[in-house]
Amino acid sequence: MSGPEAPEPAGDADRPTGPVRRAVLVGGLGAVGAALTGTWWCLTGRQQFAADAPEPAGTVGPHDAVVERTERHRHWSGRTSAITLTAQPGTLDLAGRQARTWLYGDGPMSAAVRIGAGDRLRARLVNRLDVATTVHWHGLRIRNDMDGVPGLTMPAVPAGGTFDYRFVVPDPGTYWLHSHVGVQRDRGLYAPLIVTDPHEPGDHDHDETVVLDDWTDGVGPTPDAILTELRSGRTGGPVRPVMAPSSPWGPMLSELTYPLHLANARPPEDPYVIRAKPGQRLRLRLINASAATPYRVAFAGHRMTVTHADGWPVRPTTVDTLLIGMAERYDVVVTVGDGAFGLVAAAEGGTGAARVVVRTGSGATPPPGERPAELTRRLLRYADLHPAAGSTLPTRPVDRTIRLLLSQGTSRRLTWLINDQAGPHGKPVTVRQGERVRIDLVNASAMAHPIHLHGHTFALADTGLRKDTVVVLPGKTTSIRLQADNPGRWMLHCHNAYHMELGMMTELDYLT
Ligand SMILES: [Cu+2]
Repeated sequence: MSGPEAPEPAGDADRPTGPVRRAVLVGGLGAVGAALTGTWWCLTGRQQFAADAPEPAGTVGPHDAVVERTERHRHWSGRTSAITLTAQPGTLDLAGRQARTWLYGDGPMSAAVRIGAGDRLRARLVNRLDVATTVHWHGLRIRNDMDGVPGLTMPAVPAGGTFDYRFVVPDPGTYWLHSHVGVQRDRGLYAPLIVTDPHEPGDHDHDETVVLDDWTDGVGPTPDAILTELRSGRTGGPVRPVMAPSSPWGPMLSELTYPLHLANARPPEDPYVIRAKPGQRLRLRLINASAATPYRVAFAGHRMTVTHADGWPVRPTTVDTLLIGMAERYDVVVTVGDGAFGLVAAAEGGTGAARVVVRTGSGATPPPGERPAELTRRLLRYADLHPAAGSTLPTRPVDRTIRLLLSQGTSRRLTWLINDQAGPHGKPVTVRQGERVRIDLVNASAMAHPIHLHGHTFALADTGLRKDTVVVLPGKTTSIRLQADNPGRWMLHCHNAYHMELGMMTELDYLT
């Protein structure tokens, strides 16, 4: 939870403090050693960090002065929220099954962050795991050195270490935070991040967050074991492809079949219950925190009016059901009837589902296996959504076009590629500060890929819809436009956790 206002240290109000700053100083002195070994270590008190080699020549690094200058131009409200996120081993009670896993604090919902737009977040990450970790603030257009990508914007925080994030949160909306190390976020290392807008009319009675997640840790193999299996090219266990030729995402939905699907860290047999009164308006902030599962979401007996996509307001659009890809968010508003209703998120193409229950009156709780008829009615498409006034990217001629080919590798070991290269060692794409950039995402594979760019929002070329994560369907090309206004080195990757680890990542670097 966000804490009370914390005083700013005098004379140091806009500068990052803590290990990174010291690490940079030591890094400067250690450049010769880094050139020899590619990796260097430094000790700052109890904290030890591994950091990658110096920045490639000619690009803006996370610690360049322009990153600090850009932060100074962000509007700060004068308020600061201080929080602590403790990454640690823990247990989730899944309807009586005790799942040992890794969590922030006591789990995704207790670690949820709520902060005002324009406020500064001071977040201390305490690493009580026995492996290194980081926090990434998904969708936030923040300063590059606080983005939480190990080896790119910061050294991973080692076991026993801490790191102090500090940045201004620019835009209101529904976001989330998660580890950006390996497949750690397919354990429990994620939480909602809600940025409130004091100027929003707030035409609803309840504001609820629903976080969806595919779950295996502690009840099936660990995510790292799954990654090893996938890499080997063997099938069996969780590596069981989900085929669904009739889905927009088809023919191949996923390489993985998960034993469980959770909503707000609860299984369908023991659902999270939202209590309201008949006729009240609920704002539901849907977040897909899963590693590899698109969900088809419907609210039994109701239609849903979509008001925001990836945190950005859209012209209200009413549908029966929507498909939410990995890392995407939709805010919907519903006027709720009298009774008990399931908000069901069915794993697309599969058999499992996550759900929460909305109760406004008496009546039996719907059964865990409920599949509302709305799931097969009118499905939201991107083309239905248009940015609300004030959320459009101003029209400008394109200065630079980048083409990114998404494909599956042809070697015996499974790889996923961008422009025929497996990240993180591929050639970055580059832009210049101030440019209008068009990126053509060309999907030459048989699977859909939710592509996420850090540090920016983009506009879909055909509708102008603002997003930070866009699903590129099999065999299709999606064009996006963005304004290069946040200098640094930024990840651009598939948000299927396993596709990313198997190579589907590159970086977008600002040239100096
Ligand atoms: Cu992918």
